Amino acid sequence: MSSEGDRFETKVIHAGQSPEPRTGAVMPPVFQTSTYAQPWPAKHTGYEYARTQNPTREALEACVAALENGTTGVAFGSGLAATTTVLHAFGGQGVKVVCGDDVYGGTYRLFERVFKNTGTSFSYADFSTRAPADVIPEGTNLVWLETPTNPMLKISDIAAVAARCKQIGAILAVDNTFATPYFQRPLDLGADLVVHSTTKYLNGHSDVVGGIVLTKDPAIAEKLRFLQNAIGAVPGPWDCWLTLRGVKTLAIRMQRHQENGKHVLAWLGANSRVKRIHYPFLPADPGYAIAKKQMSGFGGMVSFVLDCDLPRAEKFVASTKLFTLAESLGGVESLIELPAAMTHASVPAANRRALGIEDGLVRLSIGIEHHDDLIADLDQAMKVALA
Ligand code: P1T
Repeated sequence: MSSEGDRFETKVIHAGQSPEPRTGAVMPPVFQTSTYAQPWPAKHTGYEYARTQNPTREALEACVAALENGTTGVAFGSGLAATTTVLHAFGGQGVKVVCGDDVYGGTYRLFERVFKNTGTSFSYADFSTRAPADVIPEGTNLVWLETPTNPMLKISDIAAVAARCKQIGAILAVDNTFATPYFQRPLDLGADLVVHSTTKYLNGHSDVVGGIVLTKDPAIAEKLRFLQNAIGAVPGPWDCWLTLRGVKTLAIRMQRHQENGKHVLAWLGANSRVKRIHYPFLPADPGYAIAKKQMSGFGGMVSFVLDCDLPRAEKFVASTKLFTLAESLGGVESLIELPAAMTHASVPAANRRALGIEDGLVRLSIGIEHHDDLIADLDQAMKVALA
């Protein structure tokens, strides 16, 4: 049983934060400063320069670390800055990385077009259908796992992948952006570190780009903390404050995303123009059993394939009025996009087809508006585009 103050709904509001000592301000102040006065050369209060330390950033890092059951959070200026720093920590000449075959297009681009040039080698595998020992060979140094994946929402067994990584001495990094710690906590399942694009559900209001890495391994924490300062891809204090405020409503937002997701799914399921639906919490979904085992629920991400050609699919996503046609996800407002043309355009067309990212694949990030309004919007767009 959780002890007092230790339950998720309480931690999102209080973890890492206490009233500010001088004034008692209930909310952590935005320490909008680049540097700190020192009473004597090289004697300081613990804060010497804001790339290295910032109290607002520390509050966010401590809060999200607590949510993921980690001990350390290390925040960055974007999700990709977080991934970059992890790759600097564990990549390099001769290092072998095995990555899930369906990941955010920008992660794939970072690996293939940036880190490959440093001598790190990357291979890609479907962790959702194959046994970890078959896809993670001896000699692998780092495994990069997204589950659920973006955009196919495939599910992989984190505990099984973690066990294989332990067996061969590989580090396991899990991108937990889609699930959030409200529904899934990879560190509890054996992952060494968790990565988030806080741009998405954690901030939840589509007004900040940010990233964070969480771990409970002191050696990994020390490495990342050193690189956070040495590379310097840090978030500003105002963005940290906004994210910290966004996190406070994570639990209730995720409940509502899930609730709205159920309504939209029921409508999609009854629609003859919808060829296929990807949503791991449907009993017919191939990821259902593992999703049920390792996740306590699922939010508002749904992908589906329309029974139409590309121009009609384009017209459909351009015809919604409440669902905004835009990249990104996880905000309170609903978004719609075509991965093949937008978020995953950086994945080569042949790879996209092999992964099932068809031209007619539509991705929804279902917000927290009234579900009847959302369904009415999808319905009118379908009438306009597919009549
Ligand atoms: O955009 P940024 O904060 O740098 O985060 C990159 C990132 C990392 N991991 C996952 C699972 C992501 O989905 C993203 C960003 N994704 C989008 C912008 C998108 O629309 O899918």
